[in-house]
Amino acid sequence: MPTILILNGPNLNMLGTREPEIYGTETLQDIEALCRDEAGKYGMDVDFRQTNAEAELISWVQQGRDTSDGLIINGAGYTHTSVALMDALMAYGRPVVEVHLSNIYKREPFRHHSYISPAAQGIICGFGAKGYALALQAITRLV
Ligand code: CA2
Repeated sequence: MPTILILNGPNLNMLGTREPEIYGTETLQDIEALCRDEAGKYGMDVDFRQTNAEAELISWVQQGRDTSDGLIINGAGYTHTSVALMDALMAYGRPVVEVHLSNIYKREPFRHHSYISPAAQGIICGFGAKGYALALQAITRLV
């Protein structure tokens, strides 16, 4: 059974507590359950993680080379800042799908650039939690 590594960056553990008009009302636990349900439909397993630490995120991408068949990532704030995360994703060597809850291109200009996009097959943003389900649907055809 293919395993999809789903990585979530800083502050996403706070989902559901603030800014529901931007990020929706679902908690990260709700999104994990949604992902498990959706992946099950395609016969895939998910390894779902969140960290506030850039180094940990990068280590998980590196380790994922041996433990996963594809990667879905919401890099949160590191999306817009981390060359190191981009380098790790470039070296991952398997399909990567970038996901964001909000439409980053409709927001502040500093959110319009992503260091993740050059390493991704595609990007899904602006559809809230449903974007994770769409990302799984997309990656099932790539792994
Ligand atoms: O829209 C997304 O998924 C983002 O990756 C979310 C990041 C933001 O920096 C990106 O530009 C777009 C922020 C995640 C923080 O989420 C919070 C949710 C509730 C309360 C506090 C933070």
